[in-house]
Amino acid sequence: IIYSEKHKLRDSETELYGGELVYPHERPSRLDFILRRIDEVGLGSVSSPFDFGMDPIIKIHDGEFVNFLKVAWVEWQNEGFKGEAIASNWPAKRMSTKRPSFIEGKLGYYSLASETSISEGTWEASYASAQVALTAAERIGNGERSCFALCRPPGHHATMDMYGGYCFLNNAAISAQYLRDKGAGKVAILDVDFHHGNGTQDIFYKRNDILFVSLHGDPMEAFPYYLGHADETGSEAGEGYNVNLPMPPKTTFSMWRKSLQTGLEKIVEFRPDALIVSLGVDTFENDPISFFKLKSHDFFSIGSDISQVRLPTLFVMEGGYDIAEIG
Ligand code: 6XA
Ligand code: ZN
Repeated sequence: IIYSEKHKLRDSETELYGGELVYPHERPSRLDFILRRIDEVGLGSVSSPFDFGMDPIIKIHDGEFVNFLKVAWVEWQNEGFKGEAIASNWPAKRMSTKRPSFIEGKLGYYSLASETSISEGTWEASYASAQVALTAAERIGNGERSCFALCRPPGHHATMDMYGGYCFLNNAAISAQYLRDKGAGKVAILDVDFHHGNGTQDIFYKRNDILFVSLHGDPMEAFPYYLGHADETGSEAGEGYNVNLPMPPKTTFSMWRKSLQTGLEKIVEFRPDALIVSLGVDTFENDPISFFKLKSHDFFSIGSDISQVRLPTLFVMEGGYDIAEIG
C-alpha cells in the first residue's frame, strides 16, 4: 500500500453540484476512512512514495497543460477573483480551438467539466498522487504480486490535456506507460469505477499495447455523458483494444458481475504482463452521486474474480463517496 499525506493539500471548498456550490464529494477524509480500515483488518504495510519527477507525467500529459495546472491557482488569484478557479465557458461546437491568454479562458480550454475547481495545493496533491501510483507501479515492475496506490485526487477522467470529474493527472495511465517503459510488453487496465474512464480511454485509444476495459453507468444517463458507449472500440492500431460495458440505473451485483466476467475474458485473451485496476467504489448502493446497487460484501467477490486472472495487479484508487462506508 502506497500513501502520501500530501493528498490533504487537495481540499477545495467548492464543487458545482445541482446548481449549488457545495463542499466537494471528493474530499480528504475519504482516505482517512480507507486508511483506518486498512489498519483494522491488517491489510498490509503502508509506505511513502518515491519521487519519479516530471518525466513519467509528461509521457502521458501535454507539457503546456501541466504548466497550466502548476500556475492556474496563482494566475486566478492574481486577477482578484474571490472564489476558487472554476471554468464557466468552453470552446463548444464550431468555435475556435485557439488557446486564450486570460485565465478564465484557459480554464475552459483545459477542462471537460465545471464541477471541479482548482484551489490552493491542487497541483502539489495531484503531483504527489501520480508519484504514489508510480511508486506502486515500480513495485509491480519489480515482481510484487499486488500493490494498492492510495491516490487522491483520482485520475481516470483526466485526458492528455484536460482535467475534470475531480481528476487532474491520470494516475492509471501514467502507471501503465511506466510499466511499459520498464519492460512490460502489454498492460491491461480494468476500470471498475461507476463512471466511465474517458481520460484513460482517450489516452490509449489508438494503441494496441494497452487494453482498456471499463464497466460503468451508461453515459446516456451518467457522467461523463459524452464518452463511454459500447461502440467505442478503439481506432487505427488500437481497433479492438477498447472495451466499454455500460450498464443501466439500478444495476445489481449479479448483473454487474456478468460484465466483469466479459471484461476479464477480454483481458485473459489479451495476455498482458500486468493488470491495472482503476478502483472506484462508487458502484456502492449508497453512493451519493451514482446509481448502481452493489453491496459491501460484493467487493470481496470483485477482488476474488480479479485474482482469478493471476496477473500482477496494481490497484489505483479512483472514486467512491459514501465516506462512512468507503473503508
Ligand atoms: C461530477 C461527477 C464527477 C464524477 C467523479 C467520479 N458531475 N469519477 O467519481 O469517477
Ligand atoms: Zn466515479
